[in-house]
Amino acid sequence: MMSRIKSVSAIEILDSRGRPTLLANCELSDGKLGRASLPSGASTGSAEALELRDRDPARYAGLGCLKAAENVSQHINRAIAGRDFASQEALDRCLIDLDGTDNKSRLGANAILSVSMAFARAQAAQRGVELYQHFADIAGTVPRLPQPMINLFSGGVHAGGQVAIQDVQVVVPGAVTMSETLGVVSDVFRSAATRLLDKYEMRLLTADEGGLAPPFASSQEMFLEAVRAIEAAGYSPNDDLALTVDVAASHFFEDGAYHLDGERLDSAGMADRIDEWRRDFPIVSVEDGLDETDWDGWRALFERLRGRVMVLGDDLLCTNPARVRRAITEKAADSLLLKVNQIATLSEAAEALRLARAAGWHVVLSARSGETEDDWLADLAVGWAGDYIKVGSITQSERLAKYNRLLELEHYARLTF
Ligand code: 2PG
Ligand code: MG
Repeated sequence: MMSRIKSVSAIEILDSRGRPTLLANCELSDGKLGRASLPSGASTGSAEALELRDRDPARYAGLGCLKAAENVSQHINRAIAGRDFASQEALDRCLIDLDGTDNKSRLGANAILSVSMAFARAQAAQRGVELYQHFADIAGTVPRLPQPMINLFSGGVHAGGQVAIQDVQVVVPGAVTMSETLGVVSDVFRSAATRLLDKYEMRLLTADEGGLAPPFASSQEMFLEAVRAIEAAGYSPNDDLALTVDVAASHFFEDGAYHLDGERLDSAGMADRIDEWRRDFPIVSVEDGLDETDWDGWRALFERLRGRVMVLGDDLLCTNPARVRRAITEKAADSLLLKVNQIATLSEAAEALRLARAAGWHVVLSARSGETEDDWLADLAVGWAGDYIKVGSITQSERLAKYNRLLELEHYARLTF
C-alpha cells in the first residue's frame, strides 16, 4: 500500500525512570495518524544502535532528547514529507540511508525508531487493521499470544547492584490463557513480597521494572526465594511454574573476570555456576550468561546447555542481524531476545527475527527497563508470534499497559498461546 507522509514530528517526554525519551507523530496525507513513544535501556549492550542524548549537563543530567526530537521534526521531516512509501521496509531504508552511519549515531536510534514505529501505526490505521496484524504482515508471521516471562526479583543495574544477576523471572508453562498466567504470577508475587517482609523486615521496595529487590546474600538465595515463594503460594516449582534468569553478565565482567557473589570467576567457572543453578533450580532459560565479547565462552556454554535450557542472547546479539547470523554460524546460542530499539528500525528487527526463526531459534520480545505507557510491544510480540514476551513485573503501569493489551487481545481478538 502506498502511503504519502504529510509530516513527522517528535517531542521530548519522560519514561518510567523519569528520564527523557521521545514521543513521535506521523501524519499521512489522507489524515491518518500514527503516534509512538519509545523505551530506553539501562543495561545496554555495547553493540546497540546509539540513543542520541543532548549531553547538556544543565538538563536531565545530560540525558535530554531535544536534539533527537529536532532531528525528527526538522531533518527527517524535511527528507520524507510529501514522499510516498510503499512499505515499512521502504521507509526504514530511507531512514537508514539518511543517517548513513553503522550505529545510527548521526540522527540517533531514538529519532529513527520513533519515526519507524509511528509510521507503522499510521499505516495500520490507513489499512484499517489492528496493529498486531499489521506487524504480522510486515514480517510474514501468524499472530499468536506469547507466554509472559514475568520479573519476580531484580538485581544488577536495575536495583542498585545489591546482587550481581539482573532478573529472576517466572513462567507458567501449563497455563492455558493469559489471564490465568497473570493470576498465578500475581499469587506468587504476593507470596514473595510477604516472605521478604518477614525475612528482611523491609517495605515493599521495587526496582526499575517493578520486581522485588531485597538485599539477597547471593544469587543462589535469589533462586531459592523464588522457589519458596512458588511453594508458599500453593504451586509446584517445575510442574506449575518455572524460572528464567537474565544473568546480564556483561555488567559484572571486569578485567577479564566475572565478579559474582564475592568471587572472581573465569568463563569456565561462570559456566559451571550456571550449570549448577540449572541443576538445583527449575530454570528453563538463561539470558546473557556470559559477557557480550566472550564468544568462545558462549560456544562452550551453549554446548553444555543446549537442549536443557534456552540459551538466550540479549547484549550478545543486540537484535543485530549480523550478530544473530554470527551466533547461528558459531553455535553460540539458540534464542533471540528482540528489542527493537537496539537496532532502531522495524525492518532490521524483522530481519533478525527471520534469521532466528530460520535457524529454529526461540524468540523473546522484550521491553526495556525504562518504558512508557505505550503498548506497541504487546502488539509486536503477538504479531511476530514471540514464544515469550518479557515486560518486567506485574506492577507499574508502564508494564501493565502491555499485559493489559495482551488481555484485551486474548478477550476480543480471541488469540491464544
Ligand atoms: C534486559 C533489559 C530488560 P535494559 O537486560 O533484558 O530487563 O534491561 O532495558 O536495562 O537493557
Ligand atoms: Mg537482558
